[in-house]
Amino acid sequence: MKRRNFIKATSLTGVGLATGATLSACKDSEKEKALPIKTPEVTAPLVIATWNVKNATQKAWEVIQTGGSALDAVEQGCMVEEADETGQSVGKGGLPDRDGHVTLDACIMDKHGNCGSVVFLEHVVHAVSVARKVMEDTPHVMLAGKGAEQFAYEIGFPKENLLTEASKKAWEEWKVKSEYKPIINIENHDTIGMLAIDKNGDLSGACTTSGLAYKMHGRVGDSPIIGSGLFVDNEIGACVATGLGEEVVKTVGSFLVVELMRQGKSPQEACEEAIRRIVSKPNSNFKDFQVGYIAVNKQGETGSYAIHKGFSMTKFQKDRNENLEATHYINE
Ligand code: SD4
Repeated sequence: MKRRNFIKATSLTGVGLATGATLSACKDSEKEKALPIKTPEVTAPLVIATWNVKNATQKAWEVIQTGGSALDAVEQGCMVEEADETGQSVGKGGLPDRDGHVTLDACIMDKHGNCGSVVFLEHVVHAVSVARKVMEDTPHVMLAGKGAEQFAYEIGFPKENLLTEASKKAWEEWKVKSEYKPIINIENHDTIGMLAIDKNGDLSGACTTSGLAYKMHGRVGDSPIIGSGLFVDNEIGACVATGLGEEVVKTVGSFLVVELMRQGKSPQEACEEAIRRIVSKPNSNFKDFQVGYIAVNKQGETGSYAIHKGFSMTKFQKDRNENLEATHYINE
């Protein structure tokens, strides 16, 4: 059975059971109050992405305008950045780990809550597309390293050298001191996380990165971890993260933002609260690292927030493709 069908079968059973249980526990008067669920008005379509990536949001917007789904849009939007060799934090041209290997992390999540991810993947440019194939064509959620690479070749992805001359040179310069310091904002372009609502009002999201520059060989960040780097709930909204992945993972950041929206917070308030969780930890050295979130709710309201200045969100809505500076916790 394909994974999608497998999920469909199990989740429908789950919904049936849960609904039955809830209704049978309700008195008649409560049932009237609980139903029907009001469908909110949606300001769709729209696309948002981390950092200044107008070419990527442009592509995603075109996909939606020509009838594509939010899932197609986020995949194809992310692919633009993966293929761009000048971006040193995603796909081809990404900065390598401390041993000189470019290793990619990516994930994708659809309107049904299905998801796929690849971690520690080498030699394949379009990690986000491999993640989509993991979601659609395997019974798994995540494939790692050599296994992910082998899967990619088997289904036709080409093998490529991802280390460009520019990134190799930067690594060689880094090796002189070999100091590990997370870079706060890489030229306003970093991990790309993208969220979209299509013409049907359905949500999807994706995230793709070469991870932190000069990381230890084998290190995996937040970006491919569902709930940390990305979370989508088609009933509520979606969130995607960028910055120091270790800090995002420790607070399960994207899931937290979506849950805060479920409790009634706006996307902006939810992003702010998730950043507060990080900076208010005892002994947090947040002055030395960046984390940023962007979020959208089902109604198409958006939010973005970061620890430091310099983070931004690109937003394509109503034929306008704009880069908007995010507000931030530290006000220098
Ligand atoms: C990681 N979150 O690997 C990624 C890197 C990133 O802005 O987003 N940098 O931890």
